[in-house]
Amino acid sequence: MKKALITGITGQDGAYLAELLLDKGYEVHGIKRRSSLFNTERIDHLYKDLHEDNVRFKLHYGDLSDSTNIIRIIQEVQPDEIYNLGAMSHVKVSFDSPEYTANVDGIGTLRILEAVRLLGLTEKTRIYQASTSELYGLVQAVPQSETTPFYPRSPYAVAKLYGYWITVNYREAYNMYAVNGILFNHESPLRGETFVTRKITRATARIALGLQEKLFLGNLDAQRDWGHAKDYVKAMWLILQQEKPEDYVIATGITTYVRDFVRMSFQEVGIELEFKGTGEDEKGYVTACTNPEYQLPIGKEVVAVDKNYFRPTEVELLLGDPTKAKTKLGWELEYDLPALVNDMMAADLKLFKKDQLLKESGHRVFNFHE
Ligand code: NDP
Ligand code: GDR
Repeated sequence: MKKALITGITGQDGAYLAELLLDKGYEVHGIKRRSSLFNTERIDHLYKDLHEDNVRFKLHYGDLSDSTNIIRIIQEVQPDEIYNLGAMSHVKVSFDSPEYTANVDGIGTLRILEAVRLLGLTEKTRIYQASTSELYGLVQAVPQSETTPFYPRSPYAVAKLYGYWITVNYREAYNMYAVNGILFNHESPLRGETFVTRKITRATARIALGLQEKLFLGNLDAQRDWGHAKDYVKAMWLILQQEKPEDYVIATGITTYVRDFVRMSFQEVGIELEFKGTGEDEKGYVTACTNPEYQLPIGKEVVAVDKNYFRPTEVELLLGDPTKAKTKLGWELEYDLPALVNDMMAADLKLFKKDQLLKESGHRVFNFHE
């Protein structure tokens, strides 16, 4: 039985990847951070009591900022594959916590590689590093491929640049199977609530259900190449199964404005929007409601721009070229953007219908906005 160790197992990708690897018969180990509240909501369905027989899913307390902890866990588990998904992954927040981000996202990668080397596991253990399209940053060329130059635009992206190159360096210096997946944005119903897609689908559901008045966003002109996380974790696994260790771009090859993602989400509940104005003065108004379940007044302003959500330096356009992954890995997409939006909206409507019921029966419901 193959053993995998996943850092960031409590995150969006960690949860889908753990599920995929368990289905493939792996023993899956994950590193989770100690927190004052349970933070395992995304993986609770995979958990089995350790006293049961044949438990193949195990969690270890740990943190990427702690070398001793990383070395001990890798020594204990002796993994065949490590997926380094743990990170402070929010681009805007990285401007608030740049040093912490560098430590975890940059040096954290080094800690994993160096632990494998020090423990004499370079022949046995394959390492996947969660690299990102944020490395491309300021547009040098489109579509962006494995050979496009990097120009990072945030403390997050600069930390990930270190993670990318230290992975390449350990591969070349020590002949390790250490590889980068340069993944473009991928989303799902498990996406963190403060990333733009999930913020939009949650707010759309809440506005349609009468639980929220308006959605405040930042740069509506940004363009992203959005895929479904379920498809992207399959690529991570494929990248570690090749004969030769190589880096791959994983993307859909289609880019969409943030504004159009908003439109598509509202269309899922039969609400048409029109955007008027530009920059910080742009607003989105209801022009039609075709679903009798979700009726809002025509002309109602449901989207506005708040400049606090703008970043000091922005990545305006991401559009990936997945040709290498498609030809060499045989990687295929199951979800296109409309299917992704449909999946996310269905989940958020289900979630907030519960809040609507609570509200109708006199309870107070809370929503933390960010
Ligand atoms: P999430 O933010 O959903 O998950 C991040 C995970 O990292 C969580 O489990 C989090 O734990 C954990 N983590 C954070 N800080 C530390 C730390 N100091 N030590 C150990 N673990 C830590 O991210 P995603 O699942 O979306 O992304 C997975 C990886 O892929 C990340 O590295 C991200 O940067 C990268 N990436 C993501 C893309 C995307 O579009 N989703 C695209 C390209 C790259 P906790 O739950 O306790 O917070
Ligand atoms: P990104 O994702 O920065 O691409 O990083 P995010 O969803 O945060 O932003 C995408 C784009 O939308 C614009 N935007 C807003 N973003 C947020 N979060 N909130 C808003 O209100 C808002 N309004 C407009 C942003 O400016 C940006 O242009 C994600 C993360 O998962 C990274 O970890 C990963 O590496 C990259 O994707 C690929």
